[in-house]
Amino acid sequence: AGIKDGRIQMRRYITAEETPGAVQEALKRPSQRSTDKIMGIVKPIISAIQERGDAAVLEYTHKFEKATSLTSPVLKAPFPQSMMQLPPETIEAIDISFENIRRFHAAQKEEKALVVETMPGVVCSRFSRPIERVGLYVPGGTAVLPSTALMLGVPAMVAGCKKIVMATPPRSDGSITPEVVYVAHKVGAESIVLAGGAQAVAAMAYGTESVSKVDKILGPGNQFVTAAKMIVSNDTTAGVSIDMPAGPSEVLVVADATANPAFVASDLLSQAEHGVDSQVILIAVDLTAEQLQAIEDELHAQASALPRVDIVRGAIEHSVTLVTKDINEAMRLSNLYAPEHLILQVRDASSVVSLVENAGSVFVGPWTPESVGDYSAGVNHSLPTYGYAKQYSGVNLASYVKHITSSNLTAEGLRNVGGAVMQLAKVEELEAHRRAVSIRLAHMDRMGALG
Ligand code: HSO
Ligand code: ZN
Repeated sequence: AGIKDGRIQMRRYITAEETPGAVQEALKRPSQRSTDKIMGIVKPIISAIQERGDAAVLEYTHKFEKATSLTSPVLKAPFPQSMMQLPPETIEAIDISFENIRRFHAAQKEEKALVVETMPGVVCSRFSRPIERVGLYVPGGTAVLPSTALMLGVPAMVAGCKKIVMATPPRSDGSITPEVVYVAHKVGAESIVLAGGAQAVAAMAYGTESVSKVDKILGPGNQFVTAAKMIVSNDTTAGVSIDMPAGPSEVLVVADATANPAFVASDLLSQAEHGVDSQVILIAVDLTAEQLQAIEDELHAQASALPRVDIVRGAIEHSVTLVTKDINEAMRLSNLYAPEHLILQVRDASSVVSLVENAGSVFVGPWTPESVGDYSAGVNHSLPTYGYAKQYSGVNLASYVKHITSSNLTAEGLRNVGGAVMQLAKVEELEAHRRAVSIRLAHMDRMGALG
């Protein structure tokens, strides 16, 4: 497994030769570091930010990011041009991606209120309003991720959020990745918080002298960021919500004999290079030993040539190949795993989409590597991991709005529905509720008698 004679190879199971229990076990995600321990580290950080504000944010940034020259934790818009100097090809790549993401999320806008007359004179409607202030966490870590700034910032802009606060850990010289500054500028962010980890989350949740308090915090992060998001969203005094719980990134590729082994290997590796805790799964549909071998050879050869080969090795160590007898079994297992990313490299891939029950985002056919979705196609890359695709959606326009309902009845409407209301109020022994209707009906009767 993992490193066998230096060979980079996933564990392999043939499902027909295993018990269902063993197959399920093979699909288990590696367990996360104990939450108690993480919480024990994160809680004092959050308290320090609440008690000492900017001074505490700066201390943590000096300590964790080594950015000791930093004297303010916030950079307010307008951001200086000098901080977003980029080669023209990078500007163009960001601009193209920005526009595709903008278009896809703008199409998710509900322009008109939803209006339904449930009974004559009983009109129910639903409309949306943007969340006023959002905090977008853009992780630092082993790679700079301006694409995450796009994925979080563009929908906030499209939704019409009034205040967009971005947070990202600064580099040790105190500067910010210019790509992130450029994206923050493009989406109209009001400020960039130069901090990472739990301290950035706490600063946006509670606000400090210079960090604006927000109503919702979105964005991926390590276990400290995730723990901080959970703590602040459970604190009723903070009044802040979060997008979703986050775990290490994952991909599940379903491949049959029509798949190109080099394509399959490249997709597995693009997820594996994210981190040693990433998980990649290959479900091989009825492949011969030679076809499997071809994928494994490609995986080893391509992996060995990658700059991040050491990270890849770590990820591949807890990754598996499952060989199934047909596409139905493959999709049953995929739905059980509920992958963040699902790649379909199979015959008639478009028709297989109807079998998808649980997945964050699906990549269909040989010409759709996950990387297009990670950066530029227009779909969002902030997606549910760790099996949460069973109950959560990825970040989308709805993540930035609230839905408000309204009802509007005519006198006729109240006559039509009033009986049901009064009866249920009686059942619940809530007399004031019943009378709120009966008083109006009596009033109508008097008016009718007069008129
Ligand atoms: N695959 C990552 C997103 C990403 N990839 C950012 C490259 N940059 C998690 O969905
Ligand atoms: Zn990626």
